[in-house]
Amino acid sequence: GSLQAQPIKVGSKRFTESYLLGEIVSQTLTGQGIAAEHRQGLGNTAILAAALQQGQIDIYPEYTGTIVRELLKRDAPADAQAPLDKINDWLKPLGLKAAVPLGFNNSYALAMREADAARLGITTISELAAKAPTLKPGLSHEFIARADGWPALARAYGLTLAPGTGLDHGLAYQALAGGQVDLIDVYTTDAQLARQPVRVLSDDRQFFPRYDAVLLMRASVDDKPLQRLAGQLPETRMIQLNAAAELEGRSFADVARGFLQSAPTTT
Ligand code: PBE
Repeated sequence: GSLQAQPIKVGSKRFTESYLLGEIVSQTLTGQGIAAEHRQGLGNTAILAAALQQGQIDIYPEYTGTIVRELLKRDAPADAQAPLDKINDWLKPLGLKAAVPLGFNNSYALAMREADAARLGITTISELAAKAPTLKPGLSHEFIARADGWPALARAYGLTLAPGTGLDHGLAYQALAGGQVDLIDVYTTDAQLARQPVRVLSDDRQFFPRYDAVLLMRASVDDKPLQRLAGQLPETRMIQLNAAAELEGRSFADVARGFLQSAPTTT
């Protein structure tokens, strides 16, 4: 038989960080002589999870809270804080495994213009529920629909705002700055958070679980060549890489290469 292995197909979701992590994974493999290709920006979580289970891709970057809530559909509060071993027990029947915790948490959060938040005296989501029933939300499509998104958040806090029709996350900061919307969902590692006067509201009822970045893959994938990435991306580093791609206009491949050249490669 042929010794030529099929290239490992790496997927990513359609937002900056996911593209970057997909590049980092594929370059880590090719750097060790393992054939890999990156299918970039395939879609939202549901699309990536289906592609993985159907074998169109072999691996993609994912987040623990997303795996538990959105893929496994487990809504017991404690389940989203489960250790990786436990999550892997649940993934096993699907032929999947999660490995290589990268070192950062990227949570959803709600954010407003700093000036509005200061004027209305809002620092927490509870205060938002109590003091701001008429703001106009501009929420991302996936957040509006997800089990760990708007409907459950609104229930947990008694938020009465109508969620609206949804927008692309890539456009949310511009819409907020331009005044078209007053309240957006953000990802806590978004580079734009540091670049405009935005207040991230504290999740005072601890609605959101942890979203620790990991690699989600088919059970047959050998994760050993990727273990060198474990713990290599503290939150501040991830935010810097997101900024390099999104604000400095560097290509995903270039930013990934720079990171891999600087990261220690011993395991
Ligand atoms: N997150 C937070 C989401 C988007 C924002 C990174 C956990 C996810 O991709 O599942």
